[in-house]
Amino acid sequence: MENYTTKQLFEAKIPGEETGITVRRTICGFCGENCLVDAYIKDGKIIKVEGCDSLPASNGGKLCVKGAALKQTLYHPERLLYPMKRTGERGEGRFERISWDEALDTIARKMRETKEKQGAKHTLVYAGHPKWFRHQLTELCNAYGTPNFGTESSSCAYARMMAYECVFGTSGRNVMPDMPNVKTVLIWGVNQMYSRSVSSGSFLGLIERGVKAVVVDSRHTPTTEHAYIHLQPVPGTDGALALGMARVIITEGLHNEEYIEKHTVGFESYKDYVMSFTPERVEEITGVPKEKMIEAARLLGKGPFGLQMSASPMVHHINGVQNVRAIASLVPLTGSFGVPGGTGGPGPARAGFKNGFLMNPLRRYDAENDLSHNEFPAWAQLNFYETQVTRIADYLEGKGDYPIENLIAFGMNHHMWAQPQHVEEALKNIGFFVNIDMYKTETCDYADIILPAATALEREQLLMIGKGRVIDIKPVVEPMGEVRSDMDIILGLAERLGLEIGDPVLKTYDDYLEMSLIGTGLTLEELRNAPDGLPKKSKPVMRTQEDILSGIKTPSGKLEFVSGVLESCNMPYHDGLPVYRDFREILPMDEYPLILCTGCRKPQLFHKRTYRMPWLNDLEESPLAEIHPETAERLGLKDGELVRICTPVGSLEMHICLDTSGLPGVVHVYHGAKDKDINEIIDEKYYDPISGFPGYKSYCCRIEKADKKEA
Ligand SMILES: Nc1nc2c(c(=O)[nH]1)N[C@H]1C(S)=C(S)[C@@H](COP(=O)(O)OP(=O)(O)OC[C@H]3O[C@@H](n4cnc5c(=O)[nH]c(N)nc54)[C@H](O)[C@@H]3O)O[C@H]1N2
Ligand SMILES: Nc1nc2c(c(=O)[nH]1)N[C@H]1C(S)=C(S)[C@@H](COP(=O)(O)OP(=O)(O)OC[C@H]3O[C@@H](n4cnc5c(=O)[nH]c(N)nc54)[C@H](O)[C@@H]3O)O[C@H]1N2
Ligand code: SF4
Ligand SMILES: [Mo]
Repeated sequence: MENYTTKQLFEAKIPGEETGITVRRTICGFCGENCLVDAYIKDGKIIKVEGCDSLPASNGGKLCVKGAALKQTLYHPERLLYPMKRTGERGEGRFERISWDEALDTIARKMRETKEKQGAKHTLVYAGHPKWFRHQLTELCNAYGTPNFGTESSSCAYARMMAYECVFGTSGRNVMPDMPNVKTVLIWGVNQMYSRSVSSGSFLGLIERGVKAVVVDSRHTPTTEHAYIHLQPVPGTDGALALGMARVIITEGLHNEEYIEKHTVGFESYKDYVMSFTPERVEEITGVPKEKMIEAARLLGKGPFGLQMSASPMVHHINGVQNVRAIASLVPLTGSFGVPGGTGGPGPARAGFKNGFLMNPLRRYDAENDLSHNEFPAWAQLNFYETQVTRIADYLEGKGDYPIENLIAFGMNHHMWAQPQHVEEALKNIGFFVNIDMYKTETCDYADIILPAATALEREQLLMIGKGRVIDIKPVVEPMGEVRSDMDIILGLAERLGLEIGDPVLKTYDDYLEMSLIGTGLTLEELRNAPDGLPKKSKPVMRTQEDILSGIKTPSGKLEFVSGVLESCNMPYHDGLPVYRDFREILPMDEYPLILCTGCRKPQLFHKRTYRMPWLNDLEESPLAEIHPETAERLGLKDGELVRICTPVGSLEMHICLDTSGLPGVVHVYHGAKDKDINEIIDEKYYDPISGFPGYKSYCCRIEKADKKEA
């Protein structure tokens, strides 16, 4: 380095004694990918980040654009740094600083008073997208005695899991393509290259290996570019497409009779049902040319194949659970479940930390008395660990079975729901509301007390990578202001409420870390002294084909074409067969003839979290109404023109963006914009009666020129 001056070395951000720059390993906490990051630190502050490639983590040294903006997320001026209490009206956003003791004492007192006067169930506990502390938050709810614990999963992942539980008796982390052995994959509604951009390497690896990918996506995306066959159905019609494929497979004798006989129930009535889904009818419903559908069905009919399905777009429809069941039924039909090269194949069970998210889901105390139990009986059976809170606005307004007095929220963003303006009204009148976030968000503005949460960069964490290497990641910077980790907040509340949580009982953050390691054979102390982590000592649980297929946990003990769980609900729409219902038949399509599909992921955006980060938000205007040029021409609209998107419950102005990735007749709008939140004009009552998931990806709208007066 002798040829360079210190100034030059510093400008190039070269670590070393001369520059005083050190590199510390951390995790990007933006999304569930948990990418390893090298943070370059100078005088206790992060000056830049890079992907970390010194360990074999899934990101392989790469960061997506959001990870690259980590510095801005940490040092953002809207970071919440101290506990605060409200001084203005609800929604105004005026607060004053208070101490942690005052904050936690007040919250504990309110919770205790409510429990004594009305009963613990009148406290609703909520967690937004962050998931790492949910198990311990459930433990707190159980110890306190409220069954009302709901999360962002009321519109993410759990409905797909319900459908998988109905068919396979499991929704676990193992229901994935058997990557090492798979020859054909069916990727249904996942845009790997955007939503899991850094780990899309494993998808590209499959393609390079010659694996044939059938990708079903209603848009052209960088993922569909790699498809062997890309089917492009009208959003929300996927159930009909899957039933049509099943018909081809059965009529051409490609189904696996021996497997069906041995491992499934309900085949005869399923077979009868799918017969009405002729190629012609399916083409009419879905818009997919019948020849292409038949070609894909024939490929899958060769079986086995690996199914990969997204957490959200397939279930953001009012017929979502049944559509996913129709898709998942193709797996047993072709003998693909639990076999090598199939879905949920034999091999080591995926490893994780004890009591991490969904590792050992807890039954909630008094679950049959939670607010959603009667409306969503299938949810109550299958997602026993949480309350469905799609109707949160109603619940907060006392329109549930009983009123809610306190709302204790960790990372709540009320714009994730349809018609968030209704949630705002409800928040204005609730007895007591706490929100815990890294930023002073719009939701915080309605709270009585707001608490500052630590980012992933400011707390110690354990990470498991590769085949089970465990790494202790230390905080890379001092916590800013008085921020605390959510876990410390949960523990602080438990202490003040005189409650014990965890088994073994957790009192400190270290107890939580130690507990997480149970089952790995490692101690916290040894990990803290092993900068590159250590392989876990326990052997992975191996599952054979026999284990999997003899231990199916559906009511019948077999893979189910006819769902025992849904039949047992005795409710409208809870058909045992994966019945297809077309959303267009119940929407006022005459008046609102375009399909509104919202929230398809963009690489740079993450729900409502990113709009405040200029490095991310300034990359593209948002929201935009993305429409096909044919639709624009038909409506006499030009690229960039300001228009009004009208739905049965409201209207919003935004610019048009001509885009050939989607189908004519479909309008795509991203959710989570600062203003003009598209959820404001999606009907909150438009949800799947089985799961409660909103129809975010298949609602209806019409486009008017912005200068035209509204009728
Ligand atoms: N960059 C980024 N990554 C994210 C997120 C984010 O906000 N930003 N969010 C994370 C979260 S919470 C989630 S749930 C996942 C979601 O991850 P993905 O499922 O990959 O997300 P989407 O992009 O919404 O949908 C995937 C594809 O489904 C297609 N699609 C939409 N509706 C339909 C339909 O009805 N039928 C068919 N066949 N295809 C359809 C879309 O065209 C899109 O290309 O992403 C996670 N990753
Ligand atoms: N129209 C439409 N609406 C949608 C969707 C769609 O596709 N279309 N997608 C749905 C889906 S799949 C999802 S997952 C939801 C998004 O679910 P949301 O919960 O809205 O997700 P975020 O906005 O990412 O995060 C919520 C808040 O948590 C805070 N936060 C992040 N990490 C932490 C932490 O560690 N601790 C604490 N205390 N707070 C934290 C963030 O700052 C943010 O304010 O939106 C849903 N809404
Ligand atoms: S994929 Fe991007 S946002 Fe997600 S953890 Fe990795 S760098 Fe962060
Ligand atoms: Mo999600």
